[in-house]
Amino acid sequence: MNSAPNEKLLARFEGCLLGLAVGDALGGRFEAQSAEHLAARFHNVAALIHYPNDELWYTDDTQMMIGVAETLADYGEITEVALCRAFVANYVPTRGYGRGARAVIEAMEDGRDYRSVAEQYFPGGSFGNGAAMRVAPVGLLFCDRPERMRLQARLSSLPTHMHPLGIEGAVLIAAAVSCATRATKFASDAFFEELLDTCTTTEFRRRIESASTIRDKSELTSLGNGIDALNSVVTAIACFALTPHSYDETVGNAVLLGGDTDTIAAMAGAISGAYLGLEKIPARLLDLLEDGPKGRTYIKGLAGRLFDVYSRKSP
Ligand code: RVK
Ligand code: MG
Ligand code: MG
Repeated sequence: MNSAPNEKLLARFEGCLLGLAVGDALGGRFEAQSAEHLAARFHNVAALIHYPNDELWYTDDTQMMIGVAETLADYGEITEVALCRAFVANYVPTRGYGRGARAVIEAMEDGRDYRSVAEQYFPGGSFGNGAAMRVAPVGLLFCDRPERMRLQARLSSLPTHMHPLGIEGAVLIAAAVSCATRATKFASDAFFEELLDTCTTTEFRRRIESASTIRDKSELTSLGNGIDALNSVVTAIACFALTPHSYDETVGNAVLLGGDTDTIAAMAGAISGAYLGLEKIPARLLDLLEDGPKGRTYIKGLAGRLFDVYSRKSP
């Protein structure tokens, strides 16, 4: 895939972070509902996209993504100490955190050994999609340094997600965001090949292989809609790859799958926004997105700060 010229990149950074927040906030309205229930309520994607008419509140997905982006904007890289500090500073438990994530962040907050709390909660580590849902800023900042991107995505997972599938989910979303950020013309084969090259587990490899054959939205269900990384990360990637030209279709299809709607739509929205840029996200949804101290204006500025760091590092 060809590379995007630099002047378009700022809109892609903004599109990625706000695409994630809008997908999260829209999907957050329908968390844990079934696909059947959603299909009965919304006859198509357009009906879903036009449905909200009051303020859209984001959930833990966006709140934790903000922590990752702030760390990168402030320090130019993920360090565990800075990342945990940002997670704690942003933490609002009523935003709908996973139960393991809540226990780990509260241990960070109290200065307890959060790694052992994580291990006690889920021996072998969490394989939830919490590291993947927040990782998009890593994919942006290191979009043309794949090795660094993979290491940084891994590092951004470890404080809460030590299970290989939880980590790999994050690395794959970061890789998809990187690829989308660089691409001028989306090429499905090259996209999935790049993801397969990134993959280290057979579980994810199989999912990516089946995602690469999907030609119709009815097939997306087979990839899963769960809260675990394996049953949500590739689903989000496939939603984007099926309709790369449309943010509405990508995020709408993700929500209509039901299940972990906020997170699948957040991940799909981040990749789509990174490819299409801010102007392709529906203005009405952006206007409805909350605009408090860390709302849409702040998130747009954060994307700008991240872009400044990227520009200083890239020739
Ligand atoms: C509520 C068994 C495991 C596991 C393991 C399951 C928010 C648990 C966001 C756990 C996202 C859940 C989501 C989430 C992100 C994970 N054995 N079960 N080894 N590892 N699970 O708690 O940040 O919505 O049921 O680490 O990954 O919108 O509660 O949190 O949808 O996955 O939570 O894993 O969650 P956690 P997270
Ligand atoms: Mg959430
Ligand atoms: Mg979720």
